[in-house]
Amino acid sequence: MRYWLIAAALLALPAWAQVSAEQPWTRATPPGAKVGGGFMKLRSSGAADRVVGASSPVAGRVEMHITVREGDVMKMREVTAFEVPAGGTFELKPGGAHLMLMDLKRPLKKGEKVPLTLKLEKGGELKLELTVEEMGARQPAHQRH
Ligand SMILES: [Cu+2]
Repeated sequence: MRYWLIAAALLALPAWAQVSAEQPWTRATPPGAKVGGGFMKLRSSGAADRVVGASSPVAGRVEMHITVREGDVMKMREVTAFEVPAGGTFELKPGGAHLMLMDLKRPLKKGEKVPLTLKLEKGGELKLELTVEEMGARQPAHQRH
């Protein structure tokens, strides 16, 4: 019995599940758009961890991108992980590192919440909801690709 209780406690609250996402958001997309962004601040209250994957029911797949400068042009590059430092933060924001929702199955509407799951190397799955903000003029150029 005692073992069962311990196992249940470990499953419910793994000691290493220390990464949380603050203010996850995305942008509304025009009809026919195939991609959207995903932004948030990831915070670890303990050990370092890495985001090694992501998925959402509204997207065919979700990639992890960073933005790099090549001459005068900002380009996106896919990476295999985002590193969240021990006791620190990693910010996903327009013009920087971000999640890329690929092959959108439908437009994202302002005000709705879009489910998204992050896969952490140590912490397992982190389920969250992206708040859909309005389509903005500050939409990064890469959203057209
Ligand atoms: Cu991107």
